[in-house]
Amino acid sequence: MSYTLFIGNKNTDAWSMGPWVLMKQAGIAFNEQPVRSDAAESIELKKALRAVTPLGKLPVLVDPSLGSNPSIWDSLAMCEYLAEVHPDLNLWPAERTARARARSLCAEMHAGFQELRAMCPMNIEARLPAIGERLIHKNNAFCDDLNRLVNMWQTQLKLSGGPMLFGQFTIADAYFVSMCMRIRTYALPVSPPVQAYISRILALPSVGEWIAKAEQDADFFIHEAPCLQA
Ligand SMILES: N[C@@H](CCC(=O)N[C@@H](CS)C(=O)NCC(=O)O)C(=O)O
Repeated sequence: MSYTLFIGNKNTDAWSMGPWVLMKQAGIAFNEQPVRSDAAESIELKKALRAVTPLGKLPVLVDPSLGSNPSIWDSLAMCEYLAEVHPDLNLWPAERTARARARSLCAEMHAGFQELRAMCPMNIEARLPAIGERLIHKNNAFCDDLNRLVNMWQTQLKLSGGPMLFGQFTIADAYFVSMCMRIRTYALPVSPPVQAYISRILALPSVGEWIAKAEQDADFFIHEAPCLQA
């Protein structure tokens, strides 16, 4: 029996994208269970989601080998779980100091960047450079978040020597992939090394596969981009 990963719409579900990309990129087999937030026909799927998590939020990873409580209902918890179950895949950096840093970066993403996330929701198929430009000029908290992200990545790439944040692809790269998508959609200004890193992330086969499906789904709804109505 293999894993099932419940995920949301590929265009907008930033929290689902990280674990999905991680599993694909690492070659961990799983059944994908999309739960579209907007579609009437998904009522049955929403019931199925409630059955595996009382929270009803996406993503959820189900591992039948866990027995009667097989659900892991938080993206960071599932990354940790997968790293524990698949130690051979080095999903975290192998070296302890680097691993501690990688965990810190992911925890910061999990709990932080509130303004950037609120103002620039992931919207893969859209191109919204005017929104990005306006935020850069008018929103200090947003600029603080963006500067922190760029500095964090730049420092880490310098420390590791690249091409990924910790040399090889790890949970940290998967965890920040939605930020790469936001920077692309809103044409946010970043330094050349960070732009090069984003290009490498976008060139990963797993990321390309997610983007292609997001574009094919044509799920861009204007009401889902609150910053457009500002
Ligand atoms: N901390 C959670 C966040 C999960 C989350 O907020 N998921 C959103 C989708 S991106 C969701 O399910 N929203 C629907 C809701 O809040 O009811 C994680 O890392 O998995």
